[in-house]
Formats: sequence, C-alpha cells, structure tokens
Amino acid sequence: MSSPLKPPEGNWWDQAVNRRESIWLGLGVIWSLVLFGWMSIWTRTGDQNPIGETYRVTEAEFQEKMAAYKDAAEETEQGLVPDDTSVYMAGVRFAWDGAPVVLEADTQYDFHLSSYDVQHGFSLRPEATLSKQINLQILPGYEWVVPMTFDEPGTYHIICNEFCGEGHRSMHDTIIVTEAA
Ligand SMILES: [Cu+2]
Repeated sequence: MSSPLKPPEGNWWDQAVNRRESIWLGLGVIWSLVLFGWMSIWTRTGDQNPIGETYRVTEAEFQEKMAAYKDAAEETEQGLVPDDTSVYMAGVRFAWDGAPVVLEADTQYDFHLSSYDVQHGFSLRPEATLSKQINLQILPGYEWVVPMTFDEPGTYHIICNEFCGEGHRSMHDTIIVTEAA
C-alpha cells in the first residue's frame, strides 16, 4: 500500500523546532498544569460537593429514631407535621418511610436521610417544574443530615432515581410545603 502523502525530504527529525511552535507547546503545557490545579481545587471547594454531615447508623437504629420522630410529630390528613425542624426520611423498597410530610416555606430543615435495605436515589422535584431537581444518594448504614430550605410553597415530589428492584417505578411520595407562618 502506498501513501498519497509525500515523505518530507532530508533528515527533518534532526532539525530544531520552530520557535513559535515551541512557544505554543510551552503555553499548552502551562495551561494544562493550570487546568490540572484548578480541577484539584474545584473537587475540594466547588459548590457541586455534597453538603451536610453523614453518620454511621444501623438500619435498626435509624428505625428507632424514625419511630421517636413519628411519635413527636403531628399526624394530619396531608401528612406528618414534624415537631421541630428535623425531618426523618428513609427509602425502603418500594416506599419512603416518613412521607408524606408537611413543611413550611422559608424554614431551614435538617433532613435525616437513610435507607433500610438497598441504595436509593432521593430525587426532589417541585410539581410546577418536574425537570428541576436535586438528586441525593441514600445508602443503608448511613444517616445523611442535609440542611434544606424550601423557597416556594407547593407540592414537591420525592422520586427514587436509583434502580432498586421491581417496584422501583412506583417509589414515589410527596412533601407539601405551606406558606411561611
Ligand atoms: Cu428505586
């Protein structure tokens, strides 16, 4: 097989690189180092990082906390009204324990999230804009305490977005957010 390209003549590999090409190569190296450093800083300090704290917890321990939370909460037709600003919620195939829940807008809540069985996805979406969402991963053995404030009153849907088995598609519940008192 022959190439349509003509090979350059002479010992081209032994000639000095053009100065402008050297400058471009130098700039390329410097820029790649800048981006590499930026990537390293960003993964530590960027806003994309999960917030809140996580704790080791057994499923039984979390179920106990959930029971105490439910005892203190008020049960209404719309859902649980928590006693204070702590909200407990756990994924369990194929439902959300602790939901539905009724909260107030403009109040900062601490969501205590966990799972009783497998990994679940906690996707929270306002009903008016279902494509707008936050996504958190819920793991058994961990309690993740996430601060959350709802700016707008309305219905928010909790949808599992981590495939967890046959009933995954029905793993849905709601948070009702009322006007700030
Ligand atoms: Cu699921």
